[in-house]
Amino acid sequence: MVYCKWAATALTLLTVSSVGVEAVPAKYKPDPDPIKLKEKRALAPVTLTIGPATKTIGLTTRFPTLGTASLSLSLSPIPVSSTTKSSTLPVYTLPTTTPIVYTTPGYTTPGGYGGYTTPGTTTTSKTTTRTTTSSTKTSATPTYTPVVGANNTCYNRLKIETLQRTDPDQFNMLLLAWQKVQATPDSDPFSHYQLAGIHGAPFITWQMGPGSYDYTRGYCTHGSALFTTWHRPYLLALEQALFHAAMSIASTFTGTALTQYLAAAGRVRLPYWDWADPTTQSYLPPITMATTVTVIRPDSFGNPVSAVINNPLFAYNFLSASSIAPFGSPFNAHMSTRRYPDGSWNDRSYLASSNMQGGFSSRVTSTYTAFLSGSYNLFSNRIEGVHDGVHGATGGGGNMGYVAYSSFDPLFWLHHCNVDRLTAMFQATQPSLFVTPASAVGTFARPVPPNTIDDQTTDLFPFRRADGSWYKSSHLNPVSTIWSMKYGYPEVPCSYQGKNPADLDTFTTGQVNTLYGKGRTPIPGTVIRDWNVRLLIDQAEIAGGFDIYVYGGTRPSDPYNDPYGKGYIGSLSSMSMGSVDQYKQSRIRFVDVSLNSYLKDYGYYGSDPYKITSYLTQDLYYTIIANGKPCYFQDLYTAKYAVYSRDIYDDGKPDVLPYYSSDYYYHVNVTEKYVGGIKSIDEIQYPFKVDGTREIPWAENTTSIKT
Ligand SMILES: *[C@@H]1O[C@H](CO)[C@@H](O)[C@H](O)[C@H]1NC(C)=O
Ligand SMILES: *[C@@H]1O[C@H](CO)[C@@H](O)[C@H](O)[C@H]1NC(C)=O
Ligand SMILES: *[C@@H]1O[C@H](CO)[C@@H](O)[C@H](O)[C@H]1NC(C)=O
Ligand SMILES: [Cu+2]
Repeated sequence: MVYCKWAATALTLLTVSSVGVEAVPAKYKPDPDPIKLKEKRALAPVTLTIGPATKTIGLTTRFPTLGTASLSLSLSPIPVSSTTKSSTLPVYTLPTTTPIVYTTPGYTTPGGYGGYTTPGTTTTSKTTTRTTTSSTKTSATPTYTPVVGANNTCYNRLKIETLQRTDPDQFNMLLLAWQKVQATPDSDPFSHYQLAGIHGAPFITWQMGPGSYDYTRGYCTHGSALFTTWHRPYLLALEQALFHAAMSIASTFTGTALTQYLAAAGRVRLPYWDWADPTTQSYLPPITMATTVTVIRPDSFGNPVSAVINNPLFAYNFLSASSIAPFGSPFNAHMSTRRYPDGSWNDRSYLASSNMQGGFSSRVTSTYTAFLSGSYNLFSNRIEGVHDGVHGATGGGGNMGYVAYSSFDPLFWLHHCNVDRLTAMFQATQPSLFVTPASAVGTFARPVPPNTIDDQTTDLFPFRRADGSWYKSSHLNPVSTIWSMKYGYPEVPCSYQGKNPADLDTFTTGQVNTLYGKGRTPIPGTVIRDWNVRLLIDQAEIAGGFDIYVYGGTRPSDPYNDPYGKGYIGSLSSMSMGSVDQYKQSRIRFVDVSLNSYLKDYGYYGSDPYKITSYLTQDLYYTIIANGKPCYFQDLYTAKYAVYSRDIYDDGKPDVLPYYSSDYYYHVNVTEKYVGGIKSIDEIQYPFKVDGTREIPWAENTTSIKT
């Protein structure tokens, strides 16, 4: 029985057809899988209608078989107001009394695609649904709160363990603030519920008002050149909520506690989990595994008292049954987030932690070599690959493994804060590189007809800047722009504001080398080979979630039950969209898994290529698990793996990064005998997608290689 066959077309139709069954063309047969049918029932709030052909939200382009039929999706009552709900945060008031009307034109792409109105503009919705007689409405720009972060001076975001140890008052205020944000009603755009909901489920139009939306995906960008930049204002939105919540709680203290905690609240910034730091070895931060935590909070007289509270970093508890009602199974049955839940939804964070530790040594070298990337997009994709692996290793059927549900777990934010930090570090050390145009990935508010390009000017919906305009990647470069968002990192510190960017480059490079470059070269001034496995697949080939694991030296006796066990080196993790949306846009995803530390462990690192390739030919193993079930390369069309090496020149200086001094050497002789292994170089350089076309994923500017 093949479990991982491509079923994207049928599946997607099923997903959108949860109510409007008769709207589905007859030739699409219902999926007999009872689990999926159950999930479909859970999707009741999504209504499908065939509406006027004016708003196609890109579906026709992704499903050419639909011909000219256009699908419009509209959301019937979800317990969250999607329109003009104002935040508990101060609402930004414009310096003028005239309401702004955004005049962003509809998307016009080379393919000639008109008629799409940017959501959040003054919009006439033409959508009609069967459940309501008419939802035709004209609305002005919704009230909104821009995403600006804290409003005082720049403070560094800290490693969570450092924050706990060195600034317990700030940490205390962070806990109180996050508890408050988690307890804020779902109707508030800056509640934990809605902020988390931006990423995926329940597919709410966060502060954007009526418009055409794609209710099969969230606003988040994955597998796109905008992965790192979109998540930056996203994190900032939560930071803003935490900051103001902390300030508001602190202001209820009295006496000397008032001064002390107001100051501490002013420093509240999102902490990060550095999963590549050699001192903490990828283990989950212990504080994120504790169910309760002791805090100091104000009593009714404003005096500080000690209290034990549910730890807001351990899990998020949904506020009501209606909060989870729009979710797919199993998330519509549990009132709390979980990591590696057992059959009774009990937390098993300890499994997440040991999985993470098992992948530590290749994670740190993969992180380090990402800094050597010759293009920003390549860096972004490599860091995203490492990031995907963290989602996979911490999810285990819980929230973290699903694009649509991960952001409800507080751990998501610490994880992504680290991604943002590594991005800032890359920007500091490679100030001439930034986002370059790449084929676009569709999101909730951004349909992508063929030939659409994502670039630095692409709107990062739904985040608005202080002047009401949409964030764009271009607003996030150079790296000094983070300081005007009132945060820095220890490696890109606020204290460098106003200094020469070259000094920051030197400083940050030193930090990259110190943290992640341990033992980078045995002999300064020499060339050393960097060895990797590149795994790739068109993510649309397997519906739902899947992982491809690489093992070396040995492998777990039962990799299907213990995929992160003995011998685990790394993996390509495709986060599932979640049961609400099994479909993923056709796109090549790849991950570079560093083999350097594994070769070191087995005494081969630095050996000649003949010896290493002979060894690797015998010694690498691959396992694919798709939606919890075994899957095999012979059943897949686009999944491939290749072994490559590159020369790295390293002069050994602490404040200079090594650099690639050769192009890729693909060692076809390691993989050609195996199913899934490449037999020719073009299989990895110009890989096939599910539709038989080929895509060059994230080309690096190799003309910039120094030799
Ligand atoms: C900054 O935020 C604090 C806390 O929410 C608020 O009291 C203060 O008025 C804000 N200051 C400005 C200048 O907006
Ligand atoms: C495999 O090919 C590489 C060149 O890509 C070569 O250096 C190496 O010696 C070959 N290994 C074996 C075992 O033939
Ligand atoms: C590639 O790098 C070279 C040298 O740094 C530069 O001149 C060229 O503009 C770059 N090309 C692209 C497409 O980035
Ligand atoms: Cu993520």
